[in-house]
Amino acid sequence: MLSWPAPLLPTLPGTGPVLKLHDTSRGEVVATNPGPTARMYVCGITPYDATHLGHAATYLAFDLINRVWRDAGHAVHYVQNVTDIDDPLLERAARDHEDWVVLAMRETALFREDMTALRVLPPEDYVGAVETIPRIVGHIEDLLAEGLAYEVDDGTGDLYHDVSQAPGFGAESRYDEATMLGFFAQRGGDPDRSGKRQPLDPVLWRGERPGEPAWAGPGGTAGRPGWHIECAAIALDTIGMGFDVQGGGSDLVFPHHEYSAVHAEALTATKPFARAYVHAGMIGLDGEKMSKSRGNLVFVSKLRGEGVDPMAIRLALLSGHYRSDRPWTADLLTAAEERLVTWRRAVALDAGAPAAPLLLGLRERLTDDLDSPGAIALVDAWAERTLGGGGEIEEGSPGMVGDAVDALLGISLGDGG
Ligand code: 5CA
Ligand code: ZN
Repeated sequence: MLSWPAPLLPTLPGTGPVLKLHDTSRGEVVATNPGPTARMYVCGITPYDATHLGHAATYLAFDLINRVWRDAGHAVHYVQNVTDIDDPLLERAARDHEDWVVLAMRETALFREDMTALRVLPPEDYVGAVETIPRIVGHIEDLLAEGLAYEVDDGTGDLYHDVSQAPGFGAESRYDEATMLGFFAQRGGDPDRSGKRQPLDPVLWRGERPGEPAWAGPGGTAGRPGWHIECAAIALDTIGMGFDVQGGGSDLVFPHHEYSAVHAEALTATKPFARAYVHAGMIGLDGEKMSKSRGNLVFVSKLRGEGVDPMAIRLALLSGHYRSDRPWTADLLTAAEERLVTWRRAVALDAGAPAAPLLLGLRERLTDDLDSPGAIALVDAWAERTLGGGGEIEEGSPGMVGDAVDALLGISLGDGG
């Protein structure tokens, strides 16, 4: 699939330190330790509605990881999927009497525009589920051949992964069975489906149902892929096992990331799928998680249409820590707009407070589990010193600060956005 255009990434003097991130599977902040090329897979959208501020916040968090790794001297192989076939997409298309392919294409195009406007570095591989079906089918056939997957004996053609044979099951989320069953039922799972070996077995292939699109599947059985095998297959095809960060919002901790890991580990008979599982908190609105199914959404494209500077949206979302569940409010945007005005006034000067200590501070804050609020506070303090006059003044420092804020926080301070 087509990705989106890359924003310019200024080069900064020196290199930043090692990035530390919170890993869900270890329950603590750990040092990432990538090779020359860091590898990251972030779960992409299901394109049945426009990008809302929750999605945007999650992709901005992983964009910071991308930027901080590059600043530390790594190349980054970034992969993102598009779940361009799944139940919610088909349900929305049916509700609106629309072709599901056209709906997915339109929302994916809008997502690319939103990401471009927010200056998110594009993935090297942007991969759809539909285009991956032949390889997903091959992987499911491998699991069947190993006796790790089975067909439910009711003529539907539905295939499941037998998690009783997956020793690593539970290692990603570290949830007990009752918690898993709760989330499984809430988030698209089917614990009560009869004919399964275990209630927590996840679907790999859903046999064709009347009125639903279908592709040739394992052993020729028509149908469509399950959700978790999609991400396992795309990651295996692009960055392989043992990659550095598997990411998404915290609503993907279970079941999605648990099962993607278990599928891939079963397929390759190796561990781990990812070396760290990183999860962004949920953005809420009016006391509830912002979600397409609840419909309490603020769209990036709607704000852009109202003339809001995308850099203000970016700054507003980064003013909270990526791991905290936090509400979106109009005040957050107003504060970000005011902050941008101040920062832009300061970087437009010829001289200002010294840049090197700020660069050091930004690197220190961001490598500490992406402390963007801390990083923003440092830029505030620099701008205040610069605009207030007095203290040590350095010729050319505003230009370097503009580059640092652009490269590390992704916020361009040039001519009003
Ligand atoms: N296609 C799957 C992942 S393979 C999916 O979850 N799609 S999604 O469109 O529902 O969500 C896209 C990304 O946004 C996911 O990483 C999800 O965890 C994240 N996300 C969804 N809602 C919110 C929210 N309110 N706040 C923060 N992140 C969110
Ligand atoms: Zn995914």
